[in-house]
Amino acid sequence: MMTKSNLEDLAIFGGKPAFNEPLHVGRPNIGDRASLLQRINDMLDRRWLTNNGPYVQELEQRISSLLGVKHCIATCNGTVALELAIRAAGLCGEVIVPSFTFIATAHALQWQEITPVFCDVDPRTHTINPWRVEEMITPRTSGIIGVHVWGQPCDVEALTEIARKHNLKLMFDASHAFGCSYKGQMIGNFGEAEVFSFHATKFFNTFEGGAIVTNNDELAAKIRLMKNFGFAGYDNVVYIGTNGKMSEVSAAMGLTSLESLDDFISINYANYKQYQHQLAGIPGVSLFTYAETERCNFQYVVLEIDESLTKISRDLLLRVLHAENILARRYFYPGCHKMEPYKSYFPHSGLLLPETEKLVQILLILPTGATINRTDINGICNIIRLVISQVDRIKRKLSYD
Ligand code: T4K
Repeated sequence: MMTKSNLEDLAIFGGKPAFNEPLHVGRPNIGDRASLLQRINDMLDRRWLTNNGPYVQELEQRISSLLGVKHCIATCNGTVALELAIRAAGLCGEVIVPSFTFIATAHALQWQEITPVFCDVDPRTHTINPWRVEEMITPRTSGIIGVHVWGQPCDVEALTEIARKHNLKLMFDASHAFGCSYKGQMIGNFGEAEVFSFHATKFFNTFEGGAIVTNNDELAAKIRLMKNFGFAGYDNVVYIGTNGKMSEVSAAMGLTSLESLDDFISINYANYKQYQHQLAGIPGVSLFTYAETERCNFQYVVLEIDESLTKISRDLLLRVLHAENILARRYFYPGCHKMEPYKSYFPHSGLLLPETEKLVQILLILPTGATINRTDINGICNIIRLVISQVDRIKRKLSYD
């Protein structure tokens, strides 16, 4: 890593990138390799590769007990888990969701011809704003899906109350929130069901994978059937279903990752604190803060760039960072409502989403996880500080080039 103190050294002006290798957001966490390989070997010896094998069953049990939830149904990914939970809970018509989320939350509805009705978020938490939810309810509304963005829990209490009052089903896309808690209780215990993604980029991963967790026996039984084509024993299909099964190799990765969960959290936490320390005092740059009284996985390092103070847009800063091999991301730009098919279906929905539209312009997600160290973080923050302290010169120089 090269420390830079002059503008001329910046890679956008032809200098060498600060990092030889790209620093990615979403680098996978990998637990103990020897344990993983041992598990894979055992799996090969057993010749049981998928279809509710022993690893999948063990993983489901371990997750249930970790979260204190009655049922865990492992799936092939988070998107299919969402589709299954939505279908099994009987959602139909319209469902209220934030637009500020990964596109899969909306697609899981639209795929089943249920209309996602986009609701604005609370700019302090980046999660769905319960006050706005109530305004979006129509006679066609069947449910609400909150998203615990960055692992930051939604206002579960307020949403539960709204759902109860209007007789709506409440669910959570908890893709980011494995290992997080809300008011001392693990995420996974709220609403009809909560859905996790165990994608490679997530804090806890099974390569590809996901899970639905619920305390509702009937719903769990239905989802179990649906994720296996509706089979209730040999040659007996009792329900329409799909192939949502998790494979054994994925579950082996999951079991191995579970053993290192505390290490993953400590690394992310140390990185988060280091960013907090290094970014302090840079005008217009604020780090999204997590409530340290709750359990949290600290998987996302999220910056808010206030251009009125930094004098540089988030996008120009992103360009500078990318040139330095710091591959920051703009999650969830431009918002689901600005992507197809929603953009064509609801061309004016942005009018009701002022906070979302602001947020997607100002957020920058920085690399974290086990593959970056203190020195890397200091280097990233050093570049941000340099750029913001000399922004006028940068702009002048760029306009000449
Ligand atoms: N709901 C929410 C709120 C979600 O965030 C997601 C997934 C879902 C639902 C759906 O769950 P899944 O069906 O995916 O289980 C990535 C992930 O693909 C996606 O799973 C995730 N959200 C989303 C937030 O991030 P992209 O389009 O950013 O992926 P990509 O290929 O650009 O990779 C992201 C970064 O990770 C890059 O910097 C490269 C790095 N990476 C990625 C992979 C796969 C690695 O370093 N190694 C890897 O193996 O969507």
